[in-house]
Formats: sequence, structure tokens, C-alpha cells
Amino acid sequence: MPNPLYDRFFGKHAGKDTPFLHLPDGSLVTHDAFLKTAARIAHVLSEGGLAPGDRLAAQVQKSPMALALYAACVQAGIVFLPLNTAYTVDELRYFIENSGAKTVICDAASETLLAPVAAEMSARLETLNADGSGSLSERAGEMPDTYPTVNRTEDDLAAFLYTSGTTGRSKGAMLTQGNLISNAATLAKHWRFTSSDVLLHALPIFHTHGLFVATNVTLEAGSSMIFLPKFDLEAILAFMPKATTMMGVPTFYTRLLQDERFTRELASHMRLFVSGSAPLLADTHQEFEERTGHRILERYGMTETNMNTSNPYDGERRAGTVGFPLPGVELKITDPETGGTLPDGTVGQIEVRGPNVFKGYWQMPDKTAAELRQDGFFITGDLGMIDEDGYVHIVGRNKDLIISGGYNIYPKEIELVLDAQPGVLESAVIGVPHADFGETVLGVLVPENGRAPDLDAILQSTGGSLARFKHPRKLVVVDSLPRNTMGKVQKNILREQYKDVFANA
Ligand code: MCA
Ligand code: AMP
Repeated sequence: MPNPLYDRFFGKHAGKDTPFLHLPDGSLVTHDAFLKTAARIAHVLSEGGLAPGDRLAAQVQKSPMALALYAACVQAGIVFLPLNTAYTVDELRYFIENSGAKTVICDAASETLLAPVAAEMSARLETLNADGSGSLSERAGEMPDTYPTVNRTEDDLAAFLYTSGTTGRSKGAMLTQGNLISNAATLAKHWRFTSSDVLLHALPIFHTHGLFVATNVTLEAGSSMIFLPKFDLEAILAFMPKATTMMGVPTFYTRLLQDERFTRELASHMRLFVSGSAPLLADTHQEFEERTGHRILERYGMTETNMNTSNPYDGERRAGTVGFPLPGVELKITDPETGGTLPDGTVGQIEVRGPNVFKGYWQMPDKTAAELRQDGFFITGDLGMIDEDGYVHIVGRNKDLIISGGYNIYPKEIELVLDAQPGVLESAVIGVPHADFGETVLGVLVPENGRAPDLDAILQSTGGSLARFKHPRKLVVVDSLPRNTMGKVQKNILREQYKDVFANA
């Protein structure tokens, strides 16, 4: 039975003892072993009552089993919903409820907290720990190692990835099998991945970058990955001589450059470094080239679209740009007011169309209609321009968004929490420059009755509801917020005023 995504990325490796995952302890997971594990998990999921099209939500640590869970969902036709391990129970409740997930997989450490939420939603709960143990593995161990792959088409959903809303709650971006296949196939070719490549994989696997870009490209090309649980500088330095490629957010590269052990010689076995998810400073690009002789290849993507543009493999990788639209992807710069196309060299909003563009937001037709035009162009919310040589430059954002270390943070969500704190009349949350994370979160508070609120208590109390990476790293108190004549807070003024707050961080 055809299942385009499974057949293309996984099924073609069946029965092969070729390397897939090199683990930090020196052990190896072959394609065959990986697929057998995935098949066993697929049986557990089906027996647990999940049917094709049902959603499975997973908040689990990065591990070979966690990756096999993705493969199992693809094989069984289940929509995979991976969740950031930093999310709190409050945040998870929304994702589970909104997606209607019938099964939730979590670390045993979160089981007690999540069990009541799962019960409330009539969802089944299984555990999967970082070391591969847990109820999911126990049950999988008793299952057959082959599974009758479920029939799917390219139009069927493969995954939901939630992107936070600038005004309301998070939206579930519906990604089809075809979205994932087309993008990985394009990238593998564009970046010249082959079965000889070894990717140094230190990204999380709950976002597009680590899961769909890094993993799907590796599977498409039959390459292998050095699969690290997270970004750990010592491990990166130790394993780089065995790798040929790496994908990372800019923080990976700035951290590497801060270490003198990261030398031209250490990077001499590498053929490609890719950066994305956040802007790579031109200075970092240049410093990296001076140190290693490699020019980092920067690309640009989104959860809703996978990758849209990339610097060339052979031609000039131009610092401060995200390159050209990928083959099959159309990109135009439009006037935010009229939607009309603007000439090259003019700054406007970036719109993209192609087989990579998602199907819409789950059960949010209005939000889908606002961002995805009838003609298939998706309004990214990024501001950019195309230079005289065709390179795309991202110059800003038309959306209120902070990107910290590659994680997206929506100020509105934090403002709602801050506004509810005792002694706070209102707040504005902005992103300010930060040497390690690129940007970080600053909360600007207006006190009630002019009396200074207890800032320590406020910082503490954000912990219960918001993931740690979203917490303001600093709070400042002002008499009032700058507003324009329409009454809208002028965040650009605040950003300028506080741009040096973390200058020495
Ligand atoms: C961890 N912390 C953070 C972040 N990460 N705070 C702000 N921003 C972050 N990104 C907090 C922790 O809660 C902790 O707080 C402290 O910082 C140190 O934690 P630690 O675990 O040591 O941090 P780390 O492991 O060094 O993590 C930093 C990191 C990581 C390596 C940059 O965040 C990372 O791997 N980021 C990649 C994100 C990613 O994959 N994005 C792709 C999204 P405390 O100590 O105070 O408790 S997909 C996407 O954007 C599109 C599609 C695209 O184009 O790719
Ligand atoms: P996400 O919602 O996590 O998919 O994040 C997508 C956003 O990350 C884009 O809309 C951009 O604002 C930003 N982004 C991704 N890659 C780059 C890049 N190379 N340069 C600048 N911004 C980027």
C-alpha cells in the first residue's frame, strides 16, 4: 500500500544494516534496527486505539526512541504533534485540547502532572524517558517488528506544529506528507547530501529545523547522524572531526567561535555548515570564515512553510542574506497595505508559494484566510527585500515576535501574564539584543497607583505558567508606555531605548 512519506524516507531503508544514528556512547542504530523499533511502536499506537488521521502529542526528551515515534506515526498514518520539552502543564493543556490528541506521550517525570489533563481530555497517556525506558517501550518490546504500513496520499496530514499567535492562542500548522517530502527532497539535492554524509545533530527534534530539515534530509539522502541529546559545546568539539555537516541556529556558531579549541583543523573534515531559524550576523559569518575557511550557508524558513530560501552551495554565500528562493518556491515582496508586488530593492512583506506551504491552521479558518491567500501565497510576517543580484534580505518583522536562541516567543502571551500580576497596570514585552541568544526578553511595566511592584515576586510567578525560555530576563518600571495617536504601544521606541540593557551579558 502506498504511503509516500513513509516509503520515501523510511521504507526504502528497510532491511539495510546501514548506519543511521551514531550515539554519543559509541553505539550505532542501523536503519533496519530503527525501522523495527518504529514498527513495534506503530503496533502499540494502533492497539491503543489510534486510527489514521488521529493526533498524537509527544513531549519527550530527544532520543532514538523519540525519533522512532515520529517514524511510527508516519507508518500508521497518525498526525505527529511534537512539543517543546520546556512547556509547562498549562501550555500543554491547550495543545492537547486544541489538537484533540487521543494519545499523549511524556517523560515519567511529568506523568503525575499530566495524568489529570490527559484524563480530562479522554486521552491515553504513555511514558517515554530520555534513556528509552517507559511504558511505551515496555509495550513495544512485546510487539512484532514489522507493521502493515497505512495507505496515505501526499495530501494527508503528517504533522501539526504549533506556532504561537501574535494576538491570540497558538495555531496548529497542518503539514501534509507532500509538504515534508518536497522540501526535504529539494534541500538534500541543493545542499548535496549523499549517503557518505554524517550530520552533527544537536538541535531539538520538536521543531521544523531539527525534525524536518535535519532528519528528513538525512533520511532522503541515506546519510547518517551523530545524534546528540542537545547542544553541548564539549560534545560538538569532540564529534566534529567525525562529521561532514552541521545544521544549527546562530547561537551554535557564536558559542563555537568563543572557544579557542574550535579551529580550522577541527573543522577540516566538514564540508557544510548551515544556519537558520534566526538572523546570523554578518560579523559572525565573517569571523567563522576567518577561523575555519568555511562560509556558513544561511537559509530561511518557517514552521508553516518549511524552508523557503537558501544561499547557494556553489555560488557566493552572501553574509547577511538568506539567498535565493529554493527550486519550486515562489517568493515576492509586497506592500503590506495593498498586497501589490513591489519592485526589487524595495522593503515590503515577504510572501511565498510552493509545495512546501502548509494546508492551514487547524480549526482556525479565519486565521488561515488572513495569512494564506486564495492564490496560495502565504504572508510570512517577515519584512524583506530582494537585492540587485536576487539575494533575499530579511530586514525585520511585521509581526510582534522575539527569537531567542532560535525559539520563537510571542510578547502578547507574556504581557497577559505580567498584566495580571499585583501592582501592574500594564506591560509591554520587547526583544533586546543579547550576545548569546541573539535577542532576549525584556518586560517593561507600568505600576498601578505609581507604587513600585515587587519585581522578584513577579519574575517568580511567571514560572508557573510560561516555559522558562519565555521568561523576561529583566523587568524595568516606567511611568507610562509610549503610544502613537491610535493608542498603540510604540515598541520601536522601547527597543531603541533599551537596546543596550544586555550589552555586557
Ligand atoms: C534554553 N534557555 C533559553 C533558551 N534555551 N532561554 C532563552 N532562549 C533559549 N533558546 C534557558 C534555559 O531555560 C536555562 O534557564 C538557560 O537558558 C540555560 O539552559 P541550557 O539548557 O543550558 O541552554 P542550552 O542548552 O545551552 O540551550 C540554548 C540553545 C537551545 C542551544 C540555543 O535553546 C537550542 O538548541 N535552540 C535551538 C532552537 C531551535 O531548534 N529552533 C528552531 C525552531 P535557567 O538556567 O535560567 O533555568 S524551527 C524554526 O525556527 C524555523 C522553521 C526555522 O527556520 O528553522
Ligand atoms: P517559526 O515560527 O519557528 O517557524 O519561525 C520562523 C521565523 O524565524 C521566520 O518567520 C523568521 O522571522 C525567522 N527566521 C528563520 N530563519 C531565519 C533567518 N535565516 N534569518 C532571519 N530570520 C529567520
